[in-house]
Amino acid sequence: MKRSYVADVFAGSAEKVLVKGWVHNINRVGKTAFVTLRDRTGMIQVVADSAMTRDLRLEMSIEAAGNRVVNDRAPSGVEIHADSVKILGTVCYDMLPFEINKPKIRASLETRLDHRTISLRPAKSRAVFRVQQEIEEAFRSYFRDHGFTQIHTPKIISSATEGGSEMFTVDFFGKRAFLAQSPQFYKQMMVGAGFERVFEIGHAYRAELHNTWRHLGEYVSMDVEMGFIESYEDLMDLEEGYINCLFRHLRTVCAAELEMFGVSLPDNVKIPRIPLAQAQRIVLEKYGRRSPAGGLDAEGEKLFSEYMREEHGTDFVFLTKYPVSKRPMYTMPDPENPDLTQSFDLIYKGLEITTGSQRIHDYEMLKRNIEKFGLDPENFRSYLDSFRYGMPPHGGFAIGLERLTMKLLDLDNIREATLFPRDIKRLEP
Ligand code: AMO
Repeated sequence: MKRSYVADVFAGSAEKVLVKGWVHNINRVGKTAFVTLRDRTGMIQVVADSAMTRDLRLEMSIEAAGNRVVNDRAPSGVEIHADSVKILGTVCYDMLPFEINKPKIRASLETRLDHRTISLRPAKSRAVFRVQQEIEEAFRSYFRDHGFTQIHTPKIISSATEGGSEMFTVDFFGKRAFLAQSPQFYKQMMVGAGFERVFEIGHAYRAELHNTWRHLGEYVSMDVEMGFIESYEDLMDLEEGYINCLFRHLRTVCAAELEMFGVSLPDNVKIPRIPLAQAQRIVLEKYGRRSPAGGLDAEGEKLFSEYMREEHGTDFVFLTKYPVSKRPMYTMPDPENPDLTQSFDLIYKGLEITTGSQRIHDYEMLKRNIEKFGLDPENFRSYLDSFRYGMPPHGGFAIGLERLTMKLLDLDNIREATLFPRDIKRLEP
């Protein structure tokens, strides 16, 4: 008999069915066993003779064949009365690391991450990654529809892109190399190569020394770069368009997942654009919190988001015009105030999920700026050389995939939105 998925058994009307999955729960009452079978589409009750299920243990993989029976008293109105139950994958444990057949797993995040294949078995843990997949899907389709080409750029590189010391070094055939902090240089180079508009979804690496709820050592960066822009406002328009496209897409394809997390996504999101200095002023005047020079700290981002929610009814805000001192050397200064840049961050529910800017596209200006930052242009030779041949005005941004997933589903920790997180304490599993 051909396998049916649990969702098909609920939806269909076949009399005889065969299902495969894991033993989620076993309840023995006299001579009858009520086995909850879980597959990737759902859970169904299998009613079987106790003798037939004698060797079953939680989380074994099994197959059960029998009659599909409509029964009001069954947990989902339909159950299977089994003729046979066969063990497909046995288990080898004294005790499960934690119970996963309760509404909430009672184990710390660390324990759940240590036993990742088990902690992902409940549907809700896996739903996070179904939503994540659709965030990527919407990203890909939105940018392709806007004339962007998908690219893949090297992750083993020879120089820092974002500045700072957050680089992992790699021994590359005896030479010192780094894991890319961002595809920054390559995406800009591909604008100049004639693609004009490119995007990439790929890993980025940050040697983050602090262990926080929002930092990973390895994360997925959704990058965009666009040539022939008029101003960095074009980039914010583009990202706002993506957010609306994403929310529409998720409402259509992830309704069940959104419901699991109690999330409803608004229509027609308009994202206010507010200069950083003004946001700092508001955080000081309204909440008495002084911000560090050139930014908001994590608490400031949270407070300012609260203000935006109360005053403007939105979860999003673009903060603009960061000072030169806080942005990488490739960022275009503000023509009205050379201490500021044509840059922005997107804050969503109190967390920065995006950084973007117009870039310097003039060879001489870029070279001077690299020097101004105390760096040696020789170390950026191939990047810099690509600006010799008519690089157009351009800019772009990057969205942290795990951060967006976390905020969208109101998760507490970025690791919940990462299958196998890497951080200062974790290289396993
Ligand atoms: P930035 O360094 O701000 O900018 O990174 C862009 C976005 O990537 C995410 N992110 C992270 N997510 C998890 N863990 C981390 N350690 C981490 N670091 C960054 C955040 C952040 O907003 N090249 C520029 C982008 C550009 O201008 O195009 C850049 O990398 O969501």
